[in-house]
Amino acid sequence: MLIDEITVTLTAGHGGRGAVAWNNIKLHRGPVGGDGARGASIYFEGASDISLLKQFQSRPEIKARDGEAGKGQTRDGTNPDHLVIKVPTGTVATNLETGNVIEITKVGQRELMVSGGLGGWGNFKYKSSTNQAPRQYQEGLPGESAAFRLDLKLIADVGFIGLPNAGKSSLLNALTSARAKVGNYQFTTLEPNLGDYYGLILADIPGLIEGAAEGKGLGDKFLKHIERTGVLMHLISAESDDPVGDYKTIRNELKKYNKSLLEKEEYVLLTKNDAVDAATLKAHQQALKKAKIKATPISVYDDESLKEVMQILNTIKKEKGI
Ligand SMILES: Nc1nc2c(ncn2[C@@H]2O[C@H](COP(=O)(O)OP(=O)(O)O)[C@@H](O)[C@H]2O)c(=O)[nH]1
Ligand SMILES: [Mg+2]
Repeated sequence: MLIDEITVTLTAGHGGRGAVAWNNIKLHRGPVGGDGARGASIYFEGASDISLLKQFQSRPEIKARDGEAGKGQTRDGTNPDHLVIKVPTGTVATNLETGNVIEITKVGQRELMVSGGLGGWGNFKYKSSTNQAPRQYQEGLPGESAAFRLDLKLIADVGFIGLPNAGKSSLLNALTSARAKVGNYQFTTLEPNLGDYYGLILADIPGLIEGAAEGKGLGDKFLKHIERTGVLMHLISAESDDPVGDYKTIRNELKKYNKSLLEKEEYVLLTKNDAVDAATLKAHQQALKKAKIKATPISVYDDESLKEVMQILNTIKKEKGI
């Protein structure tokens, strides 16, 4: 199951202790204790794999490396590499103590989550005209530590919505290299599937069913994923007895969950048009037209109709400057 909500405690590395050391070369006796290194910080970095939050299930507490202690001959401790943890784009991290919110929206975007502690001074730094043989040094400082709640809000450019079996997964697979499961039964899609269409991210949102907004079925868990999606592609099956009714059912779910979803740009596709006879198709189209729903008939088995979908996607791409 896709993990889209989890808590993790991040602790940055402790700063290294400063060294107390003495030069053993005759005539040059003096303090030569180097500084301790800073502890490693922890960063989040955006990545496109939406399953990445799973890693925190087995590692609910993550600690970065401590800074090395200072050494003799005024050599400072070596700074450990910072810890960079990949999280899916769409991750919203809330610091549970401060309430501070950090959003990871782009692949490669790096955000500092907790800072490593500073290293301590070695005794070399304490040398002065009045104190030629200081014994002072500093301990390093502790690294920051905080618990974060991570929520995954998928940020797809285009979200495929529609009743179960409308052909959403099939269309995603036909347009991208995604391998979404296809099946002639409800709820094949338990997880939102993402596909990359030349830089445009398409999401196949699991079947919404009537009542999803009240928690019936699986739809409600995924409705939040379409909140941030820019454009909706609404699929209605030509195999349905009542395509207009199907359309309204889904629109109603969207409205119940969040009215603003209705204002999103929407393209309607009448899918599986190869599966019905010409008269049925025509009747469906007339009914849709009467209801003022502009629907493009398509079939994943017909390249020409797929080209029409691609044209729509290319337009969206252009609008988004992708
Ligand atoms: N004849 C035909 N069948 C299709 C087409 N698209 C999908 N299907 C079938 O319809 C069923 C449901 O498709 P699926 O993509 O899983 O729908 P989803 O539940 O909306 O994701 C599967 O058996 C598909 O093979 C199409 O264009 N033509
Ligand atoms: Mg599906």
